[in-house]
Amino acid sequence: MRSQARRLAEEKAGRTARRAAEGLVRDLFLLLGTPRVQTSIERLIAIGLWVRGLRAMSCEAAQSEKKACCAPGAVRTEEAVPLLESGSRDAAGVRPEVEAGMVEIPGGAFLMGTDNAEAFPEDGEGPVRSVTLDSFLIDRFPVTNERFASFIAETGYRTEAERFGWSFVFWAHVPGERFEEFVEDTVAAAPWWCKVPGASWKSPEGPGSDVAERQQHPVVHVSWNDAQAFCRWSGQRLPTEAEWECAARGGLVQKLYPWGDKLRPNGQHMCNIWQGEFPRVDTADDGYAGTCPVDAFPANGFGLYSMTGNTWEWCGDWFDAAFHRDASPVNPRGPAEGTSRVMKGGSFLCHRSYCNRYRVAARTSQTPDSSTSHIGFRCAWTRSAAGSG
Ligand SMILES: [Ca+2]
Repeated sequence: MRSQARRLAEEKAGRTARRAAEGLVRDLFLLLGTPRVQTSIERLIAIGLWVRGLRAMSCEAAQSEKKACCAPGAVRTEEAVPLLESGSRDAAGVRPEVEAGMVEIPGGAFLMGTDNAEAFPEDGEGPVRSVTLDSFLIDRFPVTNERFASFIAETGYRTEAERFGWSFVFWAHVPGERFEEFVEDTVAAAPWWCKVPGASWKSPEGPGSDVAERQQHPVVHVSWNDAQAFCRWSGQRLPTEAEWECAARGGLVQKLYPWGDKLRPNGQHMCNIWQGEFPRVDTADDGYAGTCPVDAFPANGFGLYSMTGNTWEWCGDWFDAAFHRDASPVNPRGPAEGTSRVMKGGSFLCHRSYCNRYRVAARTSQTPDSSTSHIGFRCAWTRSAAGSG
């Protein structure tokens, strides 16, 4: 990947590279000037990352300055390991406490997608279309570390990050004093993503880190396959993309966010995203430079929390940018096959200048065995299909 990046960088030398380099120089000064980077080792790491960023300023990276998502593009498929038996029970329904944590969304039609000027048409955000759904239930919160730990304790399941032996961690969250020791590699087109051996849901920043103080944060470093295993245990399922978006809209019609069209109504932060200069300076003006508790910001009109920002959430559908244009608008479930699964909601790394995908219509995808420190999930359920109620 690095040799390809260097070749592409050479091909793109010229005006694009100069513009990118100018941006990196500006970023370097911004980074070294921020109060969060004060020690000499942090400055050395920052310079190292800056140099890596310069080397990796490929065609992809230049384009990503405008449009690309903040999720890493690397995949594990080439070195995939077989999924092990999770040891889960094949639940026929959901426990009362699970149902108590869900909100029932009434069936009916809603306007899905957007043609707004902020949308990314190439992602397939549009056109706006009327979609009809049967009623369903969806978790009030993303699955937390506490809840995921119960699943692990009961089943002994090992996540794919644990079986692969590594996961992607955002550079600023890798312990500075052990950066060179922890980081095995970085993603060429997105050098802020570090491949960290030992990073997993219970050690989000690598060996020595834990989630003891983050029990009510969304679980991260879970792949789509891990989410499926969790659902088999809980008796739930992943929401379809249409269900997720209907739920996120909270009963509002064609608004950008779960609460309306203004990102910060009356100056109030409504979700956990990035403030500052991505990917180097996060001022955390919203109070959080990483994940936050699932109830840290107000619920939407359906009483659902953390629908946008904080962590991306897996949906059940395969991703395709055009499939929905000709698909049935009644209970759509996406293509029958594909290579990557839909993710919705954006994360704490999203910024308007870079990955403006904390809007309810925004969408992206990753391969089902991918895991990072900013992807989680929540579950859905259809009462009738579970044979009760
Ligand atoms: Ca934040």
